[in-house]
Amino acid sequence: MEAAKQLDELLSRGVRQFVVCGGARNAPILTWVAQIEGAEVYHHFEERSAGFFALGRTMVTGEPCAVVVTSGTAVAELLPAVIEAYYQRRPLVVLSADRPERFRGTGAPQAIEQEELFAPYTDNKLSFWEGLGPLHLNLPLEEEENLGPPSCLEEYIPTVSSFQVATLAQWLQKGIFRGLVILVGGLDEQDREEVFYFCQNLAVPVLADATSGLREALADLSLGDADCLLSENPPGKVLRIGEVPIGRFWRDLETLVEVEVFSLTRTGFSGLARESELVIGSPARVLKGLGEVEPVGDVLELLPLSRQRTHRINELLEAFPDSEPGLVRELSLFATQADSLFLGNSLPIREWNDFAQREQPMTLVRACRGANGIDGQLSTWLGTSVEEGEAWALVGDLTTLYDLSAPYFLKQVTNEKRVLVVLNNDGGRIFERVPRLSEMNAQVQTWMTTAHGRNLAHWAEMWDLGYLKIRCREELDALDNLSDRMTVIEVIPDSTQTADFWARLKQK
Ligand SMILES: Cc1ncc(C[n+]2csc(CCOP(=O)(O)OP(=O)(O)O)c2C)c(N)n1
Repeated sequence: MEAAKQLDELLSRGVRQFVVCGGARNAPILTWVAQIEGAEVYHHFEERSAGFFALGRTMVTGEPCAVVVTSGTAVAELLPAVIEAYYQRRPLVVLSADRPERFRGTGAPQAIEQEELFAPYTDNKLSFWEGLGPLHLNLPLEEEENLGPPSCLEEYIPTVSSFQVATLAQWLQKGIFRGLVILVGGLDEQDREEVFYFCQNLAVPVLADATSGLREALADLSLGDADCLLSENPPGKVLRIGEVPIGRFWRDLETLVEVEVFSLTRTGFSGLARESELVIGSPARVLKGLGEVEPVGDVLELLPLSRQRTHRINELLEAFPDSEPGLVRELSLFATQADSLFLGNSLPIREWNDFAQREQPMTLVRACRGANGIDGQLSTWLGTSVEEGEAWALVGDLTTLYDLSAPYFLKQVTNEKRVLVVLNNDGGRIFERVPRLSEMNAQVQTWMTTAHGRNLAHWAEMWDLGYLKIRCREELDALDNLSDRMTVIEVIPDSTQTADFWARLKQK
């Protein structure tokens, strides 16, 4: 199909958000985008960042967002964002300009094998695309091609997919031995209320990730950070709702094969390499369809044990206030003033889950848990928070170093009050939590943690961002007076206190 026709069809599929990147080959597409009435257009020079920002737009709007790139390696830069979109099932669209077919395989300038470059992660033809994952349209264009003005064809109405609630209803009502536990992973905003009432009505213990938006609201049923308690006292059944849960217990389920697992997920990924059941659909829609359910069986008596553990954690956070967990707890008190929070992969999302305050609800908490990458996190965050007033992110230092050009987007977001908290523990300290690391030789440990000894002051200055360095709890008071522009809060935890905190938590 000719390029102009494909682009018009894309409009009929509701594509109105674009992130465009510079280049000559894609100039006809840029000219075409500029003529679309009511289009929301962002721009960046770096395609990797553009791809993640576009992913962020799809995450919050539920609508497709197209990235427009020129030919050559520019297209390849989008692979990480496409993969993340695939595992999150987001409608990220890649519009790549290509040199005409006769150039394929010739080695001519900026001519690479672009056709189906992202297979198996994308649909490559509009007719196959249901808007539930990424799409790649590769458009061969002649040097002076004119795509003409956009014309919107008849609106495409997608078929609403059906789902099966009966299997879930039966599973819930089958006898429960050693209790049922609900694990709530990341949820889209529109699913949260229904999931909340479902958990309240069932009144069984719940482990809710921060990205569910229900971590604090379900505090009464919550097992706190009881991942280890669950692994030691496994329930008979686990119902997972939403994204794949973050904590250790989910991974342990891989070998706890006697625990029956049922996943209710929008993405359709079971998240386990063992046998489990699955229903695919928006959690809110499925739970509405389910109606009232009364599970039979015992209720697992884990809540008192988890309360004791929470008490112990609180004591340790007080004893080691400048440790990484101690500073995360304190930061979580300040972060309640934000409209939204983005959590970077690695330790930030885990430490927030386990140690952030539970009194004040934080409902808009997001993360990229599709492929768990540490790349593109700042760009995704800025893409998700375009319309928000005060948006916070908490990420690691290596995660930040991956995405240094993200602030280019700042001038394009409605409100610039952004607070980027970087936990700078000098490298990938999550690997210190891997039990095997201490037994490895020093050279391998260095390769894994990649300490760099850098700070972000000059990077902040380069992008004209506010900058604060925080080394202890008292210094966090400065967060009460943040300006309206973006501020980088570089938090440098006390490594001795951090090590002592973890060592003491391990002791029974
Ligand atoms: C793109 C990508 N590369 C590598 C990894 C493997 N990885 C997981 S966590 C991590 C270290 C992260 O370091 P940092 O952002 O400083 O956070 P910390 O571990 O200190 O919390 C790495 C390299 C990954 N998840 N994604």
